[in-house]
Amino acid sequence: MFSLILPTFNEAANLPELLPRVEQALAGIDHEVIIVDDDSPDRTWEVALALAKERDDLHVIRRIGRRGLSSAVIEGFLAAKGDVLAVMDADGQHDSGLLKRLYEAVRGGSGIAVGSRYAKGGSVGQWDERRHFLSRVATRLGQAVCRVKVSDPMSGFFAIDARLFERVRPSLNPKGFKILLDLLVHIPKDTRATEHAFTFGGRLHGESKMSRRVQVEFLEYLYDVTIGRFIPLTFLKYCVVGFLGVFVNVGAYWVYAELLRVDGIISFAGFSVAVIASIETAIIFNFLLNNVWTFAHKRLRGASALMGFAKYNVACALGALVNYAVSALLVWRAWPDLLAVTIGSFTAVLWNYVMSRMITWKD
Ligand SMILES: Nc1nc2c(ncn2[C@@H]2O[C@H](COP(=O)(O)OP(=O)(O)OP(=O)(O)O)[C@@H](O)[C@H]2O)c(=O)[nH]1
Ligand SMILES: [Mg+2]
Repeated sequence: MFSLILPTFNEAANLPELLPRVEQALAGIDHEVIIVDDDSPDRTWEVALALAKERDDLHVIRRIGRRGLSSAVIEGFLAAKGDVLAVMDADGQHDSGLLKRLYEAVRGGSGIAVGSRYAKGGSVGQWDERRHFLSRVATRLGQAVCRVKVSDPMSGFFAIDARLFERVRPSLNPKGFKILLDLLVHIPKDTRATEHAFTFGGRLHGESKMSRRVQVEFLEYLYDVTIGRFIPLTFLKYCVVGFLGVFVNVGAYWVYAELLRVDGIISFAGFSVAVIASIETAIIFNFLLNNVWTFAHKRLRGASALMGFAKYNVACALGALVNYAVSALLVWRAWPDLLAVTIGSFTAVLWNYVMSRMITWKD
């Protein structure tokens, strides 16, 4: 059986046109079509369900509270009954006339059969110079990390042997758009891949979801499958935030100390207040940046952000104490206050790292 996944987000206007084409293309093949919709605001799922009532081979998965092309495709594959699985965009850009050939290629022994815009005879169609350039760069970068080389690893149009998918499924990274690339990164080196040229058409209706965010996710993905195997991206980001936090700590101290100086001199009590306030400023800065950047995929909002902030303060408390103690000790010994605060802040970063290694990420 052939299982075709159509991932959709705001494609309500396209489905009624697309499905008859798919139906025609798959005539004579035992098949099912699974639409995986992420609760589209334009109610694509409603259109899909209405169409599914008229035919037995059409199924709809409506995902609530989740977004992402790759994860939608993986979810569709997991629900599929076929021994050949395929995916195609639901906006009419992929040539449904190629479906049969992709199916036959996998039936004929290919592990994966790719609809390629860059194979001989294929084309990306009507793209402007910028999109052309970005696509070529992404293709080259993608090819560099693939175990199995194809001309168009960023294609969203391919078929795969269901047993092969099942084998690599546990290693897949469902973030972003690049499901084919992710498969090519994880399938065994000796997998047979065939390419089938086609011309990328224009969208029937609606808008592209290929946003800046999707492009950033692609770069993050490349990091994940290369350096990220050794240094997780979140850890790297956490370190960058910690490092920036030192500057915020010292900068905030400088501002508070200026405000608390009397006749150019700051008392020890004033110094203590400025250091403690600057440490808290850095903690707030680090929390906000970690929340919107490092852990963007788990971002806390509303009441849970307040709760998270309270917990973060507890986690930072010991480091903050070390920070204050070192700064105060150095000032007590007549070191320049700005230097003392800088050293205190770096010591706290080191302390947090050592504590994390000993307690949180113990070997
Ligand atoms: N379920 C689901 N489908 C998505 C999501 N993002 C995109 N899609 C679908 O994936 C397919 C490809 O998305 P497009 O926006 O057409 O991306 P593209 O074809 O690379 O870019 P364009 O050439 O600009 O159209 C379409 O069928 C979209 O509806 C998502 O977050 N969830
Ligand atoms: Mg498209």
